[in-house]
Amino acid sequence: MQSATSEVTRSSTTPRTARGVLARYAEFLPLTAATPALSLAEGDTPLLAAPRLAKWIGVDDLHLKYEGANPSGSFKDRGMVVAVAKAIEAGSTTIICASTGNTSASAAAYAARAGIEAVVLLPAGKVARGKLAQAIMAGATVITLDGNFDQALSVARDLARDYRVALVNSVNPHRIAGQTTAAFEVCDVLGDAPEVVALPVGNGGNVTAYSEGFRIYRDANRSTRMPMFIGAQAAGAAPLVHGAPVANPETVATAIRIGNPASWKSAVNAVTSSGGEFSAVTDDEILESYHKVAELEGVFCEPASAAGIAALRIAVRNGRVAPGMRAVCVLTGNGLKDPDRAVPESFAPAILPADAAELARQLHLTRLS
Ligand code: AN7
Repeated sequence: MQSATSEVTRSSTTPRTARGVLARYAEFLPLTAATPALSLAEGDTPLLAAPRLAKWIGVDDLHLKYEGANPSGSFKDRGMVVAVAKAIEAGSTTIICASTGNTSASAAAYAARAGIEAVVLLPAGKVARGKLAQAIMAGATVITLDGNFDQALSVARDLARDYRVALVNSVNPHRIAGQTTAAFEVCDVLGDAPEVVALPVGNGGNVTAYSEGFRIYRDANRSTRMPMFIGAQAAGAAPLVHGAPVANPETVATAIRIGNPASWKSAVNAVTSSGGEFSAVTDDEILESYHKVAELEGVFCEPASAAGIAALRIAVRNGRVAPGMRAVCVLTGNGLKDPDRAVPESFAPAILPADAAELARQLHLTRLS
């Protein structure tokens, strides 16, 4: 009897054991009976209350959506699982993407999982080492191009148009559909949409997906409001702030080193219709936030992810965001992807003798009485 009662009162129709976004959010995704049940158990990432970082930013109520906890370490997995499953459903045996790193890591992982081929086109010299390691380990064909991300995407689109290879960049609508699930999860945990969402913007696919996701949930009466979006761009790669493409984007946040966003229109629609803003943050501001979130909350994200934190802090200072608004920062990628950024080149610790008394002295430890 007891078990029957708990069955009935369980709020979700999703089986408790179901893992991955295809299983958990099937009703909101473009799946058919022929879509393979692909999964690396992506999604269901932590939404962490962050009171110490909140104080530094100047808001009362802040949560971090830690997308670095996804299987390949970034939010891309949510969309990639759908894009790869749909590509297989359509008969593809090879996928291709251009990438600043995370899309390639995710595409490589899901292609390996599904037993198909992945080709990844990377801008020379600007991809974080961890991301490169992921693509190599998963057996993707890794091609380095003499050009930046925007040029690589242009080539990938040409190839997918003229040859038998499926494009899995976020211009593929299945990517966006999968990424809407992050907004669903935020609402499921908070009980409603937050009032403001801050996140880094490169191609604009993710802000587009969050906007669609919050709208889908509101229209399904699972939430009551749309959040305001604060879209963070690096100052040296801020086409959506300036309103014009940037020919030679540069930033320490290599993930968002993008000068001509593929989802330009939908990103602008998402942000402007929300009453929010695109904001340019300097590399110094990005790195300051990158350190603060690690030191104040123990959350290690990659530099691009920290841009959203920096932009939210600016938006509070300039009055766009009121301190009482419930805020979520999306931390799009894991800090382990870019260890070279975290460890200073000058890091050369003194090597101490393995001697307890000597360490106690150096550490100024108080002896137990
Ligand atoms: C950590 O991997 O474009 O605005 O090729 O890796 O949806 O492009 C990555 C983008 C934010 C920006 N944070 O998202 C790629 C790529 C991280 C990212 C973004 C990216 P979009």
